[in-house]
Amino acid sequence: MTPCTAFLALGSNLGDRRRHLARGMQALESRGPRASRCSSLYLTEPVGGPPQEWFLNQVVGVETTLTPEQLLDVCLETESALGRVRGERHGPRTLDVDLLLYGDEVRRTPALCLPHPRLHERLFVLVPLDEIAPEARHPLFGMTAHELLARRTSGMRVVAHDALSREAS
Ligand code: PH2
Ligand code: MG
Ligand code: MG
Repeated sequence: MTPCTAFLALGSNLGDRRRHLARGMQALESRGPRASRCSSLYLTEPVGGPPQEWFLNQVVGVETTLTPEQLLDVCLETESALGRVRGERHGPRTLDVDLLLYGDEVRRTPALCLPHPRLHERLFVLVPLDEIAPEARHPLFGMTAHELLARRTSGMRVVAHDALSREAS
């Protein structure tokens, strides 16, 4: 099977967030997918859920020969490997790995929704996705990541984390 490009969203807001993202990437790659594009890290205001810490979010493009269903399993295994315990919906987590896009595949099953059903409304996903793949196209709306981002007029705050760390030093 020829490799397909998929995009994953990583998020952490519990414990050492930067370390969880880095170790999550290692855990993902040890299971087969190869990261070809990695966005910067963004510090983002929590959307939904209880009052909680801000997230570190990142989007990664991977090349993979896994099927979408197998890739989803790898995402879930990676979350468990990083100590994620599932509690309250949208609650704090050591690592969340969401499958955003898998080529132009569309799935609507109880186990897997592709493209991710909230991809187009989440600034914490669209900003990093636009950074690494402005041309990535939403297969249902026919719009690119860049066009989806430009359509957004408001949303929660998303700050380039690397820029903040540079300012602090
Ligand atoms: N993930 C959620 C819900 N809310 N908010 C931010 N800022 N970042 C996230 O990754 C996030 C969220 C559900 O997975
Ligand atoms: Mg999520
Ligand atoms: Mg998730």
